[in-house]
Amino acid sequence: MKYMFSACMRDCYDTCSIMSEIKNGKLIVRGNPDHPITQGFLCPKGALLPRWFHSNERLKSPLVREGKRGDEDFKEVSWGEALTLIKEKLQETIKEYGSESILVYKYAGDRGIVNYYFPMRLFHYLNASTIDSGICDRAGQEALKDIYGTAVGMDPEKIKEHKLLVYWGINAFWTNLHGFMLAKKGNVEIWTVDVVRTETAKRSDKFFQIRPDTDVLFALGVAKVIIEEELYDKDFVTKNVYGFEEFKNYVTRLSLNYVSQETGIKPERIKEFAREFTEKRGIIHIGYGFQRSLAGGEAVRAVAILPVLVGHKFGFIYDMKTIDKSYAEGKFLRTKPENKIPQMELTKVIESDDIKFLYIYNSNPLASYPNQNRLRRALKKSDVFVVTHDIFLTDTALFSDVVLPANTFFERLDIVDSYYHRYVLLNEPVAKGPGKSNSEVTRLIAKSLGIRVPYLYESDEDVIRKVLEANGISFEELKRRGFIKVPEGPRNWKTPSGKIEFYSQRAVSRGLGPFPEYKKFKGKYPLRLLTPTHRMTITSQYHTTHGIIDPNLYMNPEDAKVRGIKDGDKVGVFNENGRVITKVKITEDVPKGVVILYKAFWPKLLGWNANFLTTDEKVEKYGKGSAFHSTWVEVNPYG
Ligand SMILES: Nc1nc2c(c(=O)[nH]1)N[C@H]1C(S)=C(S)[C@@H](COP(=O)(O)OP(=O)(O)OC[C@H]3O[C@@H](n4cnc5c(=O)[nH]c(N)nc54)[C@H](O)[C@@H]3O)O[C@H]1N2
Ligand SMILES: Nc1nc2c(c(=O)[nH]1)N[C@H]1C(S)=C(S)[C@@H](COP(=O)(O)OP(=O)(O)OC[C@H]3O[C@@H](n4cnc5c(=O)[nH]c(N)nc54)[C@H](O)[C@@H]3O)O[C@H]1N2
Ligand SMILES: [Mo]
Repeated sequence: MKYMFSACMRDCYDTCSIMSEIKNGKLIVRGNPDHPITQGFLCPKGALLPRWFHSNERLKSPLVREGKRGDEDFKEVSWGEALTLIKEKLQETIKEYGSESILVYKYAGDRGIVNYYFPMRLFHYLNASTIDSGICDRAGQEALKDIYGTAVGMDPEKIKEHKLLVYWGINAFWTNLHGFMLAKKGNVEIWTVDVVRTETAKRSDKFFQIRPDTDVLFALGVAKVIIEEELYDKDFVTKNVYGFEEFKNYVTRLSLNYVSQETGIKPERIKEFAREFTEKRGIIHIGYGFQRSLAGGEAVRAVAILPVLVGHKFGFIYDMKTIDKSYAEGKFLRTKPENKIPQMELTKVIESDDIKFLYIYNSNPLASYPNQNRLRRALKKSDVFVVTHDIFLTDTALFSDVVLPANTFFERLDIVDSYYHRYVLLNEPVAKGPGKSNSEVTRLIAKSLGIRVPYLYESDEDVIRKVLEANGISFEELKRRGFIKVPEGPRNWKTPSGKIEFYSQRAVSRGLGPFPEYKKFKGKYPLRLLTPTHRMTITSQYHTTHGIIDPNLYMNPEDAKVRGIKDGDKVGVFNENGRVITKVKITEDVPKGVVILYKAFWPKLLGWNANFLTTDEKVEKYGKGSAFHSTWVEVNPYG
């Protein structure tokens, strides 16, 4: 059989083009060699996609809860029965509490354009409440808009035209492997700025190990040296920057010794960064990981200034927006204004009893959401009716009233864009498996409600054609190669002054300082808990199917010694949010004062995950973004 084009739909920078086929009933996948980002290879988790697809743990039938929330006590029902129950509950909720008491919670578990957006047509039609995203990259988005008027940076295919790429707060070798290879193959010098000696740091030409939350100071210190030593691109700055003189005065007042004392980076190394960064006109990939903290917004604002000083207009990588997808989402179906609930207030709205019907798809908040004990308590107390649509019986499914089986991207037609590169990819159905796609389920719910609006019944292919057409992309051409590059058009960016704003008027209007400010954060416990990504998973996905789960706590030898802890010991890790018991791995890669648990495996596997400890505080003035990393814990020997 001829191969089909698949597109990896995971929430990942790389968004790879895959060639898939079924041989003797088995799915085979390989990276598309023609796709310039995929470069003919898959990451370790992509290579194992067939295991995920063939997993016998996949849900096959709708389920209705019989026991308590959280227990694995469900009965199998037919699709007809499940849909009738959902219809009755939706009608009852609208009648008794109004349509705003319905909330749809989705995230990027599958980024296919139809699969991600189509269900929103139904919920917009119903005038339901929606989620204003904030769990992942929000603080950085706002910070970049403060400086540049956009969070869209440069095309990563241009990395090779540069001499130096700085990975700032991103573990690209694990989270953006294809991007990392673009830089390596392009012979670009790589530096890393991170708290932890990550696998990316180990493969970098230079590594700047920084204390948590001090990136603001480090970036300002670098800017100070660049400006004082007059290394910056004067013509560029004069022409393009608003508030340079004020910024200059601001950073000149900083003491380099103070910067060094706080960041843990020696003054000579701050100077080395400044001099070589200007000499090589560096570009920066600003990570999503490091901005998920209370210091995150200010940090990104400071880091974002550096490429401008060396003469780049958009010399950073953060977000990418190539095509307009609004047709797929169908906001025009609303007849009432949208009630958007900040994502980081999910627990709060459940506690407040304002939400009576919660529909969850493409997401597993009962694993990925911070402060699980609080969320779980709220759900157990609440009478909110929860419907979850997922491929697996996740923790979220266990807390639901109705569970609907989803299929995988190998079983449907879709297209996808990327938040990293400029390609749109085709995804063709290659196999059949249990469950239904997000759009199929939407049509079934709409039908059971007796809705007659044609938009809710449009076929996947028609939606795809219309979205492509609206963006001037030929479906036929997309079918030939499996991907198509969207050329860079005029940039849609705007700041109040029309220039890059070192003095940010937008930030000031939110009550922030005109320049990024350093603030010390302190928790009630002595150790900073970071919960970064794991190489073999995507947040809560693949922990079962790829057979990988790493629940160890990583700790510096000095912190272990003073606590009488040895490698492999069992420990209790606790704070005001909860307590978990696990084993310790001692490593010099993690600095003193910091511990690591990898993010978000299924709690139902061991009874806990890192989010039983993480804070659900928000970066208030930066779009109420999440602050997972602003968590402090204590660790004691167990037993
Ligand atoms: N393999 C794999 N790939 C993924 C994912 C996955 O789960 N697994 N998830 C995907 C998703 S949803 C996202 S958002 C991205 C995230 O991609 P990354 O941004 O690479 O993710 P993280 O590992 O969370 O964080 C990156 C680094 O930030 C560092 N860090 C924490 N605090 C600070 C600080 O104060 N300063 C500095 N400089 N560094 C700090 C951590 O030590 C960590 O190494 O990856 C995507 N790709
Ligand atoms: N402690 C800690 N927690 C974190 C983070 C952290 O740094 N530290 N990072 C956060 C970040 S960056 C993010 S982006 C969030 C992500 O958190 P989530 O949005 O919960 O993402 P996933 O864990 O990938 O879960 C996606 C779910 O969608 C399901 N799914 C996959 N394909 C389909 C489909 O086609 N249809 C349907 N209906 N379902 C499908 C999967 O089986 C999976 O259960 O997690 C956050 N959680
Ligand atoms: Mo994310």
